[in-house]
Amino acid sequence: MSIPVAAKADNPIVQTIYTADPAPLVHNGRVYLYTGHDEDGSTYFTMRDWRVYSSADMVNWTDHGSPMSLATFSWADQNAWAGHTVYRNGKFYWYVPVRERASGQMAIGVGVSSSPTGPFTDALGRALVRNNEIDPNVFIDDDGQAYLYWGNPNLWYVRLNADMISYSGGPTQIPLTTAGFGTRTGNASRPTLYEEAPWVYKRNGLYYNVYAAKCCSEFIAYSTAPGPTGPWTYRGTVMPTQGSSFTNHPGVIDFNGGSYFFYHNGALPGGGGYTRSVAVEKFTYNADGTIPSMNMTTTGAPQVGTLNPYVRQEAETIAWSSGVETERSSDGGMNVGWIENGDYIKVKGVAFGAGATSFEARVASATSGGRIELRLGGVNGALVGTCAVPGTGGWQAWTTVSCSVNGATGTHDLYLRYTGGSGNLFNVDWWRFSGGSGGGNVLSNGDMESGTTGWGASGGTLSSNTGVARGGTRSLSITGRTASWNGLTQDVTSKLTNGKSYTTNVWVRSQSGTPGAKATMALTANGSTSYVQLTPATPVNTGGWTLLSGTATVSWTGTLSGATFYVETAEGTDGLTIDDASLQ
Ligand code: FUB
Repeated sequence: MSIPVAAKADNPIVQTIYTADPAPLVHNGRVYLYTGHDEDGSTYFTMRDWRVYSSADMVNWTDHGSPMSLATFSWADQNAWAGHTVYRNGKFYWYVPVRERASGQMAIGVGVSSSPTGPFTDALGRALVRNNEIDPNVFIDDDGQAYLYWGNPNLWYVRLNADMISYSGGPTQIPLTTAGFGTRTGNASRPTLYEEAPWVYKRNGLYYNVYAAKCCSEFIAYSTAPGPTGPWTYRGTVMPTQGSSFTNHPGVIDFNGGSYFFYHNGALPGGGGYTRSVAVEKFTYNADGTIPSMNMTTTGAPQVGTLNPYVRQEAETIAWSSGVETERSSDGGMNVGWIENGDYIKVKGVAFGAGATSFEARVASATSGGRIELRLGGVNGALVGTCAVPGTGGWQAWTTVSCSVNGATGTHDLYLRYTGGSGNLFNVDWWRFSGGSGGGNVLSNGDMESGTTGWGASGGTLSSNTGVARGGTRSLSITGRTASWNGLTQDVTSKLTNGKSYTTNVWVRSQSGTPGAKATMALTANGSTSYVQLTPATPVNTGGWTLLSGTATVSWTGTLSGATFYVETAEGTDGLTIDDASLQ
């Protein structure tokens, strides 16, 4: 499918397909969004696979494709419905309701993977639990006890064992009382508002259950309790019935100091009750811990920070798109395809800083290619570059094209507008801007995607990680530091301009403790060395990424013989991991 959509909105999150039943997960400084997938033109919940997207800024979402489908579960034949993914002990567990072939009943299976983006395999080879009810949700309490909740029309829980794929005791029903779940009128068999889609979490010692209420159409309600199994007290509406889908489905997270509510609606062209789309709103809890009632918007959540165009960005990192689709790339990951004349992708809040001078993109075309127009602020906004894409002999026959860029300074929404003849023009795998002496990132391999290339260590050992990344799939670590000045280093001697003011951004996390990390420059000229602190020392921890940011003028007298950029700590020797570093 390709859905041509207006250039006005950032919500719903995904425009390339219809998505439903959001389940967000915060892991290593990124939000992973697990969704269902409504097939085009559905007249029922016709769903065959699940999808994963991720974002570091809540507005630009990277498409990771479909790492789990009905085919993952050999014992299931239909209904890839609303799931939930949790992380425990190095593994990601994706609980999903599917129809069991043998019984014809809905049952809950578990996919497992060591990566948040899969691929996921069937953890059990059979259902974990089966009672013909749906919508699993897992909550792990502070004491380590995990609970699996699910149910429509009832609400069930079972205590999961630490292996997350077996349980102790039997499934237990949570009493659906009107005190706990509100009063429904006009439906004698369902006296309370609870319908389906439980989402249980704990905040400041209070347990929340946010769920789809009443039917049909549904709205989103919530209840709270002093413990994970109740007793529950009905608290009211999180989101009223809105948005041309008769179902809705909640997912709530905290990320980077903000709280976010995910849901679905029928807002895309062709959208409705069986062709839904996942969307998000940012919210603030009231002082007493209650959740404010929210409306669906076409604006969505504000951006957290900016996007760095000087590190490799996946073409399928999208704030808004029109006309394009995505698919698996032979180069790994996904690529954007089915590009036709006039289609475009918007990438929000792109920080060009002092200025980009060139653009490169990895492209392929089985026809005669076309052009990538680089525009700022709108699909018809200022044209800062045009890159010609040739035919390459195949849709997966990749080549890198580049073109010059003029006038891209400061922070703007970037529109990659694709033009050419008729039919499918070309595919795009990734893109990156660079700067000359006037701007751009002077660090090479600033996104750490090329392993340790370009980087060194002033003591300790350097290693490239694939398990932890703030952007892309890799980051860089230093371990075995014996002094606070031992850091990750890069020689930038040939790249600096004397007297120029440089802005530094580098994402850092520690491997233990909360050291104050900082980026520094050592400049050796005429035999003497001076130090410039590029960013203030900022506490970083193991639980997420911290952005070190600062602006400093770099100058020297005489002939520069050595200039080294490095990330170190103010004190201590805790190991550090860095990603997406720029000096521009
Ligand atoms: O997507 C199929 C079903 O619709 C889900 O399991 C329910 O929560 C509702 O959203």
